[in-house]
Amino acid sequence: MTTGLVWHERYMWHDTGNMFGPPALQQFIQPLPHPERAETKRRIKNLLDVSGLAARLTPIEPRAATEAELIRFHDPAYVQRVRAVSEAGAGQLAVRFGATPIGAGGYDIARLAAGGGIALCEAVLEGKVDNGYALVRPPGHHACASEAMGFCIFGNVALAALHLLAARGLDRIAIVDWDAHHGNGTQSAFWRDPRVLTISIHQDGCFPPGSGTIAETGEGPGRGFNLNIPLPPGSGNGAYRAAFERVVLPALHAFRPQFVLVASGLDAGAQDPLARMMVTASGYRWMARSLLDAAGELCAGRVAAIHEGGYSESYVPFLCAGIVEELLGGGMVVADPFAGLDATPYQALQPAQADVIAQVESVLLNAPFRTALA
Ligand code: 9RB
Ligand code: ZN
Repeated sequence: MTTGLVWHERYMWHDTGNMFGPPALQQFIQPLPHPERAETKRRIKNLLDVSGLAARLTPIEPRAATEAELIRFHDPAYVQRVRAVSEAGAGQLAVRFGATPIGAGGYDIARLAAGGGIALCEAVLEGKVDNGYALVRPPGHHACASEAMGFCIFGNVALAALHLLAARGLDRIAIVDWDAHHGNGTQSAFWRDPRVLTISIHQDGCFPPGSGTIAETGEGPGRGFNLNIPLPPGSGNGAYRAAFERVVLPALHAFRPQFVLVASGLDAGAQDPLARMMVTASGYRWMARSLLDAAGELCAGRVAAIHEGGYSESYVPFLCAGIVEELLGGGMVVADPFAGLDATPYQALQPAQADVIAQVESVLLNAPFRTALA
C-alpha cells in the first residue's frame, strides 16, 4: 500500500492559549495549557519519524482551502469573522461552551487544515497514494456553518466531502467519525443531503451537550443518512467492535460509498482526559482494518483519515501509529506500550452497550438505502 501523510509545521502554530474550562476553575487553578495544543500532534509526528513509519509514507503537501471552498459549508460572514479575529491578533470564536480560541495567523492555519484534507482526498482520487492520514489541526467535526465550537473552526472532513462532490463529481461518500465526541458539525453539513452517509460513534452525552442522539437521523432527502451510536461511558474495544460489526460495516455495504472519510479522533483512547472511553491501540487498529477491508471491496480502498481530537500526550501517538500501520497494510513496528489495557475488565461488549447498538441497528433497518441489507 502507498499511504499519504499530510503534515505541516504551521499546524503546530495554531495558538489556543492557556485558558480552558469554567471560570470557577480558572479562579483557583494555575492556568493550564488548552487541551487542543500542538504537543499531542507533534508527539504523533515524532513517533512516526523515530519509528521509521514516516519514511514509508508519501508526504502530501497541504494547501490553504480557498474562501470559495470554505463557503461550500460555511456562511461567508462567519468566514470573515474568523479572519477578522485572527487578523486582530487573537480572540474567542465560540459563542457557546467557550473553548475555541484563535491566535494570530489562525485563519490561514485553519484554512491549511481544511486544505490538508482536500489535498489528501485529491491524492487518493488521483491514485498518487492508496489511502492516507491528514495530521491536521485545528480539528473540524464540531464546526457548524456559522459557528466555531469545541476547538473546531472549519469543518475539515465536511469540506473534504463537499470537495469530492462539487469538484470531483462523486455522488456517494461515507464519513465514519470515531472521535469520542459527537460529530455534530459534520452531521449538520449533510443533514438534508443523501449523497453523504454520516456515522458518528461517540460517548453518550459528552460533547456538545445534548447532541448526538439515536433519533437524529437527518431530514428531508437526507433522512436516514445519518447514524449516531452514542455508547455509554466506559465503552472499550468490544463495544466499538460490535458497533462496527452490527452498524458501521453493514451500513457501508448497503450504502456503497465511492470514498470513505474517517474523522479520526483519538480521544476514545483509554487515557484521554476529555472523554471516558477505553479503546486501545488494538481497538483502533481493528476499526481501521475493517474500514480498509470494506473500502477495498466497495471503492478500491479509497480511505482518507483526517485527524480530530485526542489529548493524551503519552497514548495518542501510539493510537495514531497503529492506525497508520494498518493504512500501510498491517504489520506491527510500533507496539502499544499500554497493551495491558486490552485486558481491562469490561473491555468485552456489555449489555448496556449492546442495547444501544441494537437500537441503532433497527434505525439502520429502516434506512432508505437498506435494500442491499440482506
Ligand atoms: C467549557 C465547555 C469542552 C469542549 C470541547 C471538548 C472536546 C472536544 C473534542 C470537551 C469539553 C463547556 C470550556 C461545556 O475533542 N471534540 O472532538 N468543554 N467545554 N462549558 N465550558 C465553560
Ligand atoms: Zn473529541
